[in-house]
Amino acid sequence: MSEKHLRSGSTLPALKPGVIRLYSMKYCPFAQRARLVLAHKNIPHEVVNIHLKDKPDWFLLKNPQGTVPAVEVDDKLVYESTAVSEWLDDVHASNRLQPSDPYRKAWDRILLEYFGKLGSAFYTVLLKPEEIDKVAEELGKHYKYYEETLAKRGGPYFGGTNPAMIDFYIWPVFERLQVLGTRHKKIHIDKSNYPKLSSWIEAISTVPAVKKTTIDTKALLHFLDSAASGTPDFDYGIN
Ligand SMILES: N[C@@H](CCC(=O)N[C@@H](CS)C(=O)NCC(=O)O)C(=O)O
Repeated sequence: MSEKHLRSGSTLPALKPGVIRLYSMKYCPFAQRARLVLAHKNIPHEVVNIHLKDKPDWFLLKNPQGTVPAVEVDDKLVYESTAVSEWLDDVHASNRLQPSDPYRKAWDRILLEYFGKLGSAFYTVLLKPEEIDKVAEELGKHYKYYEETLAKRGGPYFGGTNPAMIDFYIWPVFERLQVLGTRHKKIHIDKSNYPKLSSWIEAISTVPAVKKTTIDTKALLHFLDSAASGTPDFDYGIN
């Protein structure tokens, strides 16, 4: 199937019985969560990319929120990245990513809820670079929180010795912050300031699912710039 993002007026590609389909957008950090889970668990699937500025009607019928990721198999369809990731993890039980310990599960939920603030700060860096000083200070507080959490957990991952779902939930935004950090030194995560967080970035970058879903820095910067200017270049890098 072509990787090009399907627009309104396009035909819905026929579903194949039993084959998982991920509705995605190449550069979406939320869809990347689902791609990480699929890759980590070696779950066979196909990808249908959606043009998010000109969505096909058939996609809006499947997900009235109009967001990616969504996952479909036979008569089942799930959207929202956390619901998608957890459903995939529950159905494909090997290599389980969600913690079984209730206390750890509660704390991973706290990290996830808190993570929204880091996501907002990332969008401020992207959309309002003139506010870099203020947002860098705010990001510093968030980085410190993750640094302390990793210290408590022993690392190298938030999941401990292995990556867990929470690592995959937060990685895509950290990947993008790393890329923007090449432009804005003030938000760069440094080994001297944040040794645990730097080690986490080093460790997670070697995880096969992360390597498989990572986006080339130049392409990601191009996409982020195009999105910031209001005309996201979804098909950039797709032949
Ligand atoms: N809460 C949603 C957010 C997903 C989301 O915002 N995805 C963006 C692309 S990165 C999207 O689909 N935007 C299209 C729109 O909001 O119309 C999730 O976790 O899945």
